[in-house]
Amino acid sequence: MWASPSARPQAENVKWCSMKSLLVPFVVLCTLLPGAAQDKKKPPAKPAPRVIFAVPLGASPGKTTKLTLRGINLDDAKEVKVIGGAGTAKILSKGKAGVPDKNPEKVGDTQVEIELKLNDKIAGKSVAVVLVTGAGETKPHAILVEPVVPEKEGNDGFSTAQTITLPVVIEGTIGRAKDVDVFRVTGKKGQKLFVETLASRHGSPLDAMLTLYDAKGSPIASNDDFTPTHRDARIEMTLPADGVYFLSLIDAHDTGSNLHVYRLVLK
Ligand SMILES: [Ca+2]
Ligand SMILES: [Ca+2]
Repeated sequence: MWASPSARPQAENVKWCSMKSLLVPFVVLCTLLPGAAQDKKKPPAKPAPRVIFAVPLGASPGKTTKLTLRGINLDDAKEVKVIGGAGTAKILSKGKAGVPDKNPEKVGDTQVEIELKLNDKIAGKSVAVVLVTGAGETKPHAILVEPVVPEKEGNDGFSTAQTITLPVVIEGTIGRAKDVDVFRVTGKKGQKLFVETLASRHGSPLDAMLTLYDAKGSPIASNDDFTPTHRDARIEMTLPADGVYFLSLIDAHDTGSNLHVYRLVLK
């Protein structure tokens, strides 16, 4: 409460003066740092363009292959470069892309369809492509180039397993939730079998899991992730008997889509 009516204006004056002493440095600070207030109104900067994976994961030497490059901020791609003169490529289409599991960091939310023409002979097991976009270039992305045998769909059980002869690289897809791809191989007692998926380490959303069964359908080996650095699976074993074996490939979480691409190496 004020001591007298005349004291009140005086006290308010003192209060205003002290507020002014605070306001002046604040205004000066805002003038010195104009960006600080304005930055809040700017839209967030677009993330750097990035290729996450290619569908399918690879292409064939000496052939022209259509590939879809999925990733982040790729929808204004202007050019595709093939590193090292391994071939030529052109952009067929580009745009936003559906995100099946609502996780763009995993499967991308933009895509570029390219036509890749590779030379007959390629040194190494992959070639690198770079997308040039309005926001800069992507890092080089590896496209696998080993010759492959395509997966034959309908191979979702022992009775409909796809018969294969070693050595071989299969190119396939876990095309829907709970899909199972089964391959039938014939082996000899004492034979060393090597089986490995190429998927997660090349950006595919597939978390591959392999199981090897004997001729009676009993599981004899299984693997989900053979290293902590990615989710690909590998089985190495010495076969216990002459005869037929079945190899199944599933997604460890029972997910699947046309983006769950893989290559399966058997030797
Ligand atoms: Ca399949
Ligand atoms: Ca796995």
